[in-house]
Amino acid sequence: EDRTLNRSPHEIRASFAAAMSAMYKEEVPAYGTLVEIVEDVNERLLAQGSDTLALTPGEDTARISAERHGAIRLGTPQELAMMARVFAVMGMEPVGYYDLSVASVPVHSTAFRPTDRDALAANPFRVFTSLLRLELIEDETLRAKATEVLAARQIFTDDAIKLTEKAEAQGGLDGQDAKQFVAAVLETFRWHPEACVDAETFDDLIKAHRLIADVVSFKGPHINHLTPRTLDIDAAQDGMVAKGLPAKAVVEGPPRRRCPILLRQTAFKALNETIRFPSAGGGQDGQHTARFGEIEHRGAALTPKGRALYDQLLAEVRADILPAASGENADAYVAKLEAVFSAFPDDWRTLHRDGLAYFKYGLGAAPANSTEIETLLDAGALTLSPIIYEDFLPVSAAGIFQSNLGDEARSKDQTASSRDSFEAALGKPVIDEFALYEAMQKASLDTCLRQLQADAD
Ligand code: OOG
Ligand code: NI
Repeated sequence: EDRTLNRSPHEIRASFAAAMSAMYKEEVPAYGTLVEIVEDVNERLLAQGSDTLALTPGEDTARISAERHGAIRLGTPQELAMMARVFAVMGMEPVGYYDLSVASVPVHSTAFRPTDRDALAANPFRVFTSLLRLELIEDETLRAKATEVLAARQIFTDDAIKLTEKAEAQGGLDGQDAKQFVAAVLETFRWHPEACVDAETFDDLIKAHRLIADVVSFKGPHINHLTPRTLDIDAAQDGMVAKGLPAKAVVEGPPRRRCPILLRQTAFKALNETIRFPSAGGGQDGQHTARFGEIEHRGAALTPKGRALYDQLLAEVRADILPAASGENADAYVAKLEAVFSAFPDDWRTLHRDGLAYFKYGLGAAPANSTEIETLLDAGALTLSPIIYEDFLPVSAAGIFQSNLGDEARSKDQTASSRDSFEAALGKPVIDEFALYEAMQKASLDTCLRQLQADAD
């Protein structure tokens, strides 16, 4: 039988993202409400045709309604290694290293995502993937217990493993295998209300850290949120409040600006869910908060120089005021954020000239009169549009984690995590996100300059 490997990794990723979204709407109905709010806001803005949205015509708007990221938390290096192979079948590679120990969250993370422009345009689905740092459990007996529980579980179905191996061996999957692969992999992300530890162990794990309990106590790394992309996060946040969703008090990331940069995020808090413990008597009930919904508003990717300025300004804000989980100082926090970030240029030409953000170039209507980029831009021979940031922010991620863990998760100091040990577990190095944006910018400039040159000849 001659069956061709006719499913591209991008098609498999798109089916997987759609299947995940459908599953999560069923598991967490409030997420469905969130998607509706975001779609309303996006439709309204796109209809207005605002040119302040930092979008490239034909590219970034087309994918808005399908755009999502999700997050999972893994327990062992072996789980991370296998997950990397599964994601690779869908064209998702680990980009960036996020050290969350700085925020007292006992994990380190990467984002699995498509890396080039065409792949991102085809389907931008990303999964923020964390690996638990078991060494941060102080109590030795509890650490041994957690290690033993994790070692005993298998988070991948036999089919998921078999089809991943098959995809690797033959360089892809045909339509029927791809369909089976998506269904099999989805099982790993499904929620299971049956805990695989007893109530007493669960309580001990919760006391050590709520996140540790979430990772260790269940059969698999349930998807803990999915995040649609909105074009106006403040409007979407108001929409959440209006619909009675328990919204997080402040939006993480930079303040509202004319020229959006990086990533702004907010969430509704995790739902309280009933879980069942295994016991001789047929199981008792417990409570767990794990799964929530999030929205994001993406702006321009920053260069290392721009990112350093962002980090410096944010640190200045946070040295003065930290947003309280209760929301009581939210207004003061936002006022401070806006005041401090007035030092960050807020028009595209300045962001470009100062080398703070990455851009795609296009050809304007005017003829070329120079080889100087700034002169060509002034003359209208070249045009600019920002390259959208596709990654995450460690301080914001910590804020998202913490909004679902409660304030008690903040206090303890933790030793710095290690990128080397993370990459060893992953089985490959993480890709440098700056290099990806730099390459996109350079490719678009080269194309334009070649075209201008050809026109001049
Ligand atoms: C991941 C939180 C980080 C984001 O958007 O920054 C994240 C988690 O809670 O597991 O998803
Ligand atoms: Ni997220």
